[in-house]
Amino acid sequence: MAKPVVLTGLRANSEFHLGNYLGGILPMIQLQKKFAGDYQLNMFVPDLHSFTTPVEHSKLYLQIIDNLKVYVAAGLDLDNEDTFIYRQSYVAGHSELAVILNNFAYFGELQRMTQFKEKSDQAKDTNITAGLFDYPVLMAADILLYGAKWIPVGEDQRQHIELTRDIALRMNNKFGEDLLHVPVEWEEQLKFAGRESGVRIRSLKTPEKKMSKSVDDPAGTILLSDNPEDAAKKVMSATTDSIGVIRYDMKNQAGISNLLQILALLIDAPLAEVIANWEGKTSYGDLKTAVASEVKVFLTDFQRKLANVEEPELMRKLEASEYLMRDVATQNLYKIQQAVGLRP
Ligand code: AQP
Repeated sequence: MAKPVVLTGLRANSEFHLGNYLGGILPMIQLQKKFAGDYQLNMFVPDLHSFTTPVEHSKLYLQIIDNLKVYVAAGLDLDNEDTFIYRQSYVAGHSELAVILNNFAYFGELQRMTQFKEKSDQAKDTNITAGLFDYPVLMAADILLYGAKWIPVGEDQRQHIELTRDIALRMNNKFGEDLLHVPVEWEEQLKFAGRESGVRIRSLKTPEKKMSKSVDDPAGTILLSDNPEDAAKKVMSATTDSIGVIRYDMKNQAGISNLLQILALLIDAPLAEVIANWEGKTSYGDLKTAVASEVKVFLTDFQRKLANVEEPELMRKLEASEYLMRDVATQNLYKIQQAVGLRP
């Protein structure tokens, strides 16, 4: 029997930040270590999604390869034969399935997507593209094309996972229960990824907002390429509050809560344990120092590993995975094309 598929992707619109690492990359690495052999792992670059927000097109191709190197530096084992890395645009089935799914996704539900609303607001004077509007449908295609059951992503993608489920259930209702594998519900996803709650790393400067690639917020964003000393300084100047007592309270103490969350993930400790260690203490400086030190250690180690990633080996794995995934995608797509009446 085919192994259950775990799948995740990170856009290559820019280099990654700590939020991408903790919310999108780390869970996949941990799952690979925990379940090697039991699951198929698809870790891809949704490169067609990359320009749903502005990018420098002339730099995109190299950015994609650089971002793939980050997966390896973060610990993805390329020798694992159940692990596949690929670029979305190299497997045509993603786009073809998205066109089909578009006819089973509703305008109203896409309009309600928080990410669409936020990114439309960020677009300010520029035109809002159909690509941005349609982002969740292409994401649903990315998932349903491989029948992925588990999608470890950050909290910001929760609504998109729920939409994917809705589209799949809608199609199964019409064409038969066996047509599409429906990814499991969000709470189950969290349990599988070993998370107590969804991860949403906030900007260090504006902790009400998430740390983001496409927002110009250098003091609030820790890039994986940041000089470790500079990154530590950003933590030391993080926005907190005037309450003066450490509590995990995202509503009223978002800055402090964000630091506790970052610390827990970096030291791989349960959030509840980190909260118990710090709650009630009054020195924000001590907490910042602890987080800054972990950030520095993490970046130093990560950047050393990144410098050692072997590009030829990466490219071999990439091309071999793409070759195989094209086959899998074609077969799965055919079933859907048949169901909707496009094939005999
Ligand atoms: N702040 C965050 N905290 C936790 N997880 C996060 N992710 C993104 N930001 C945070 C997770 O990283 C993965 C990347 O998703 P994406 O590249 O498709 O883009 P995104 O969700 O739109 O993330 P970004 O980095 O903020 O990019 P921009 O600002 O360009 O849109 C996903 O698993 C996401 O949950």
